[in-house]
Amino acid sequence: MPTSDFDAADGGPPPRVLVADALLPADGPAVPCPAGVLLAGELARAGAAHRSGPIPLPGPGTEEGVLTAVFDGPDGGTAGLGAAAAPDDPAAGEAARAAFGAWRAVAGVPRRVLLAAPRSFCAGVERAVEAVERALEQHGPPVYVRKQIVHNSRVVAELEERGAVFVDELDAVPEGAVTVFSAHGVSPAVHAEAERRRLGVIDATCPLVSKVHAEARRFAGRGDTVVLIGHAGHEEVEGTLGEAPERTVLVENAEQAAALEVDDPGRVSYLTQTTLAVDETAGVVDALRDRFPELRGPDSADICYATTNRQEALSAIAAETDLVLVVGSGNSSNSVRLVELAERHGTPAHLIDGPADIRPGWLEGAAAIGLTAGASAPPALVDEVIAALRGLGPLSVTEHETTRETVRFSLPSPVRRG
Ligand code: 0CH
Ligand code: SF4
Repeated sequence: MPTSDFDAADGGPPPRVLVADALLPADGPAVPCPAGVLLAGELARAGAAHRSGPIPLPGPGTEEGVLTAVFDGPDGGTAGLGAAAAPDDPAAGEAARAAFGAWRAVAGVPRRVLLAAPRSFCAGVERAVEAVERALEQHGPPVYVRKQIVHNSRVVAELEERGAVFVDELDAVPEGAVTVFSAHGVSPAVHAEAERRRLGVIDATCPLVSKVHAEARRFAGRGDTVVLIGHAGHEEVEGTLGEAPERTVLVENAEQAAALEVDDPGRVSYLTQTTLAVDETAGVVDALRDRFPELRGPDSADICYATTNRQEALSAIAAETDLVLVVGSGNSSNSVRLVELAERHGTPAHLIDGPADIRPGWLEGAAAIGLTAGASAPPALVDEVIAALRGLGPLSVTEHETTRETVRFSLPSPVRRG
């Protein structure tokens, strides 16, 4: 292909590799290349500038620098993979050959996807995302959001595109501006600061996180030491700790629980972060109870229904699969817990923000792939992963539903209609 095919349309740095979104034979229909996103991910990791577009399917006497393959695809059809590097760029050529070779090696073989259900957005995330969308509709941009509304890069990027401005702390918000608090909750000190600065607050804290805050106030109010089981530095933990900071201690694991010293061992209560692993947390509570036999806790578990359901759904399929992919971002606690859970079932597991994060080596010998998504990961990302995998060969997708979720929360009052 001529070097001019690689010129950037916008005058920016030229993409040195073209990734096929379709292969075009001289005659006959185009061959779709839905796995192009996988190739693009590999090129991105190699630092190779690239863009996608159609590539002519070379006939006999393959053109220099153009790499194409056509193989059995989904539904009895064909699928393709293709890459072409700028002829004047040997480094791009090398990157294209490596990426193409790695993905070609795992393409064209049949696979099964076992799709865990429930997965993806929970009721608290639906509510929080919709709160920002409604605030944008009602007030117009910018709408400020303290911290990521939920821990997902795609959600944040899409809301940013629509005019949401994510800030770390309220001092970055102009006096009086509309400000959304994230689903993870905030401490009373943050509420006080917002009031002082006369911000128009829309509190998108999940009602199930607010319930834990209320428990913290109740347990501390009756004179107990409150043991919060959770991860240091996590926003939800920061918020809950802030309810009764002088009476609350954070415990991250069973070892810390066993070594905990308190003023009055007869007056200890525990709470948990909502997004922990159910099995691990039970071990921490057991260790606390061994140490403080009169330990009291919440009436019902603080680990929420959505976290629990996603873990149960994954547990039901993990052992039957060769590989588990969890769609979610790296700072999403509940998503990371799903990866660890699959690993405890003995299955290699990886957290991916989307299809571009999948590595070809993971698929070697992986005939059955378990797929799930954390509570903050949009369902569309799961669809994108399946679409990309379909581009690698015949794919059967079976959903395994362990329970059906019907929980819905009403929107925060400032953005509720009617
Ligand atoms: O799992 P974490 O708590 O990190 O949060 P997320 O990924 O934004 O998922 C939604 C839960 C929000 C608060 O429970
Ligand atoms: Fe609420 Fe649970 Fe979703 Fe967190 S994971 S937002 S606590 S429903």
